[in-house]
Amino acid sequence: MSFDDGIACTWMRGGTSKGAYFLKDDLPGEQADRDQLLLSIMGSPDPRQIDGIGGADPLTSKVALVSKSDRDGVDVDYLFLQVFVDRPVVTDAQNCGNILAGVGYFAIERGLVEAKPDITPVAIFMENTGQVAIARISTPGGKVNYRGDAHIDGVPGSSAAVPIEFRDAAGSSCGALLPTGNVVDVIDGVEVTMIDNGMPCVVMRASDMGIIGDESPEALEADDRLRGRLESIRLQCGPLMNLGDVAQKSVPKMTMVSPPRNSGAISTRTFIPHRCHKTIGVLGAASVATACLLKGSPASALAKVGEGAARSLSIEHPTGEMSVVASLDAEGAVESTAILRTARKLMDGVVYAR
Ligand code: NQM
Repeated sequence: MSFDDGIACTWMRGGTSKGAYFLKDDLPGEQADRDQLLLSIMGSPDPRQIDGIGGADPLTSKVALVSKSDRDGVDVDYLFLQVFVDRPVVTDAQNCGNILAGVGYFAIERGLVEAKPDITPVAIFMENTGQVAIARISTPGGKVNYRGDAHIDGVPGSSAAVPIEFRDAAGSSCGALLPTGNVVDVIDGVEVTMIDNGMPCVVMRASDMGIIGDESPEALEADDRLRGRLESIRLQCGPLMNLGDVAQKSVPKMTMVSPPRNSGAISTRTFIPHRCHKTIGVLGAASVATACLLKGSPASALAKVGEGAARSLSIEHPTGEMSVVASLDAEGAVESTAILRTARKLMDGVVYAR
């Protein structure tokens, strides 16, 4: 396979992230070749990604590989790849619910899914974790539409709504919702909940980490002591969460929680894992919301979670909030989660590697 003539690529905002969307068959099948090509396309490793299309931030250095699915009841398969900015690392060890928001659009645009007259539900198998998400794409008159009234915090303006539902996300990467079997464990003297309801996360009180919880991401990133403590806890949690050695992985995410400031359910600051998120990841928010609903967890003591079988939890983050709707079973366990995202096609063309 020669890539001298470039590779068809769509550059899209998915939720509060940006990434390069490819048809899987357009990239090398061999993983080492594929990763080398993606590093070159993104311009990694380089803190500025100056010789590539990446945006010098983990949130804008992302890739979606999409293919038609032959699984029952599934339209397309989606493999998410995080291309590290300043390290020569491409990892499939995490999923991404923000980039997911663009997958349905891409699948329709590339003819993998036929658009319906109004809304087209696209069933997406998330290869990273082996679960299915349903994204509902606006397709008036059978054509994709990106314009609409839906606003999500962290993105200026508004776009067409992309509601996404996740079922059976518990234990997506760790094998169980609570991989240690405990709601609370103590690591380096800090009470944490190790949880995976779509994204492996370590949830702890901001106050236990010596912060208030309303600091800016920049202030937190400048705090070397905090970063050192978070990384020490993360490296110990990795094996306990069945993730193995996580030194070169982008999971687990590290979320510090504090009481809500703006009538939401909880306030969050999340390291993903070395940079502080400007918002919060989609599946990360689903996992944190689930932690808020677990009796006895550090998050539940601080959270305002309401009542009933369907709870809307507003997860506050540095630039606003993300609402997670959690459906609970008769025992009060979270059965499914749903969130609202938007996406927008930014560029469609041919991208070149070095
Ligand atoms: O948790 C960032 C993002 C994400 C991941 C990260 C995400 C998710 O905001 O589902 O969306 O935590 O690495 O795109």
